[in-house]
Amino acid sequence: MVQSTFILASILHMMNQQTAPPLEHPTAPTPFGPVPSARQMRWHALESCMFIHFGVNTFTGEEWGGGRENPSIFNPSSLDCRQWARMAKDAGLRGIIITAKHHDGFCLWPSALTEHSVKSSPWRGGKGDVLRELSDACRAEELLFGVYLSPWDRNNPKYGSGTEYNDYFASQLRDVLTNYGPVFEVWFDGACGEGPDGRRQVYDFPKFISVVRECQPQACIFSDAGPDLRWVGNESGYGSETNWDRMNTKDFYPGIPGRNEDLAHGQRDGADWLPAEVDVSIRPGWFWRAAEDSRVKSPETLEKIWFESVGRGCNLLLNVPIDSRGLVAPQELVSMHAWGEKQREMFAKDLAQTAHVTANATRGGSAQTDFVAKRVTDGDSSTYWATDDAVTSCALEFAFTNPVSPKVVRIEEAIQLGQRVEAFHVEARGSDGAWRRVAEGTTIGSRRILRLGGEGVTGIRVVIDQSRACPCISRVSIY
Ligand code: FUL
Repeated sequence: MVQSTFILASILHMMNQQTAPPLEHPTAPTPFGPVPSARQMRWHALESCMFIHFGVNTFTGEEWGGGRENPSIFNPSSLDCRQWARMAKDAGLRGIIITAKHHDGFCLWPSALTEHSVKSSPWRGGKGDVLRELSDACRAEELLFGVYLSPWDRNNPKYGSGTEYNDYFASQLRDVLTNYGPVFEVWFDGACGEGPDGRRQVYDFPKFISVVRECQPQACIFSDAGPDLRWVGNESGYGSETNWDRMNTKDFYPGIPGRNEDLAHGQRDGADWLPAEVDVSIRPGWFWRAAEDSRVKSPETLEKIWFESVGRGCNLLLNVPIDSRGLVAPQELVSMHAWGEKQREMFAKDLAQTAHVTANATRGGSAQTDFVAKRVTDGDSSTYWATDDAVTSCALEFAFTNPVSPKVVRIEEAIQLGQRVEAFHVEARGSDGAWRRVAEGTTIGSRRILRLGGEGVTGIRVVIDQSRACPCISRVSIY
């Protein structure tokens, strides 16, 4: 009897040794599919930036100036870029992209390559430079600075000539990318109208891209087709609920017609990392005009736009045009400030930080690995909760000591390892102890933010229903 007890104990001991001992550092999951570049990773973290349309159209009321405007009409009476930057910062925006040149060809900097610029205007006696003032203001307010330079140029006589115009445009690009400090994003639209005598310009995008890479290697390039950021396929302020950060960029080009659905959803099996940016204006038009002063979007609409863009894993580029005084109009100031207040109120307290976090599966099986559940609340986007490779459905649970009333849940994947999740839902435990489904979604990617509206909740579960490889979740916040 003694001996058989001993044998049994030995067998149990051996078995225990065979079921792998808990690993302190099981290997990290291998990346799944394409992954973001360093510059794309930095861009994802920005979430929301401000777009500024400003130029000769501000003084004519046009949306697309014809290029024949007399530069003397550009004469803002009290231009103050610090006011623009302060407002952007107050509203929680992290960078500003300005129309250095729109389709009318008028340059907001004193370009040596054309007379059609601020240097031919009475503003600051012809010595002004909006890009200088704005880039300085951005630095002072700790915002990033970016430029929109329209390849379509309705003023330049070379437009439509082919190489000659492309060289002109590349030189302009070099000008704005070498004189104003770091540029975080270069924005190209695909508009390609006719030049003099109906001549069509074939843009040399590979050349334009190489100039950006050479002068500002950190900058992300936006266009319908990337190479770093894609257009979301609409200008109404929403991303797609199912949003893959992947595209086959070789099948796209700036201005491509009929592909807006693909641009909205991304392509599940796309070969390249190409996240979507949502550009939308706070007014009906992109440029300021007095007639639209009463049609500035309300803080509630801005909040809805934010949930449907940033909340769906896109970045938001919110256009706030500058008025003919050279200032943000009073209507925008009111709306943007109120929206900023709403955000500060909504995200004041992350309840997930106060919860006890557990998972029903953990990579390596031990409670002590690098991939434990509490990595989702450590405030470090480089760490994450992960499961073993074979586990593609699993759950995280947040238990609260006292009942809470969560209104919003925010979930982020560790996208440095690719985009994985394609179905998830959220459950809440009510005061009766029962779990109920309160939200659901498909993709997560850089982030998915959903409204909850729960009262008397004692627990929240984030259930990953389907993932293309083991889920790697870097953050869960509950507000
Ligand atoms: C488009 C332009 O044609 C519009 O005028 C505006 O600038 C918008 C953001 O991009 O391509």
